[in-house]
Amino acid sequence: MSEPAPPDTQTAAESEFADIQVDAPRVGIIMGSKSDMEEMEKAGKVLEEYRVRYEIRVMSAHRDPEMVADYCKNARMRGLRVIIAGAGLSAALPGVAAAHTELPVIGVPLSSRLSAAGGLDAILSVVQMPPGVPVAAVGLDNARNAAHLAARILGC
Ligand code: RP5
Repeated sequence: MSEPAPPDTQTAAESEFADIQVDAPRVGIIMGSKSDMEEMEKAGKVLEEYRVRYEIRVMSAHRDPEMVADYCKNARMRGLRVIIAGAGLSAALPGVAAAHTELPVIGVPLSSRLSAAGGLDAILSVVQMPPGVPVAAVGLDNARNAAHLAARILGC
């Protein structure tokens, strides 16, 4: 006969830990400005259709560089598995995120009222990453596709 399972303390602690992991967001949606929110929220809506947990944060690679670094360095440990990063103009956020995490980063180039080139500036900023620091890029103002790609990366 096997011994009865040890009760209580350890079992309770294990299930509490399991709950934290189960509830953790899997996708982090970040963007360079509040003005990007209207487009980037669409990624969240798509992730809801896949029942993928996510969080949305505003943090600028230029205005809040330390916040971006801390967020990306801690992302995997917090349970995130993909980062979606949207930015316009000199759209550094996706690349800076990729510099601080080994998680897959999906960049969303955004058009902006101040764009000198109708969003092409942001597209080139997102796409032209140096070898070894990859950023996957979706089309201009296409946050929805970033979410579909994140779902595929997660095997949904
Ligand atoms: C970028 O500059 C942001 O991602 C945004 O798309 C653009 C304009 O930012 P705001 O001036 O609206 O804050 O960094």
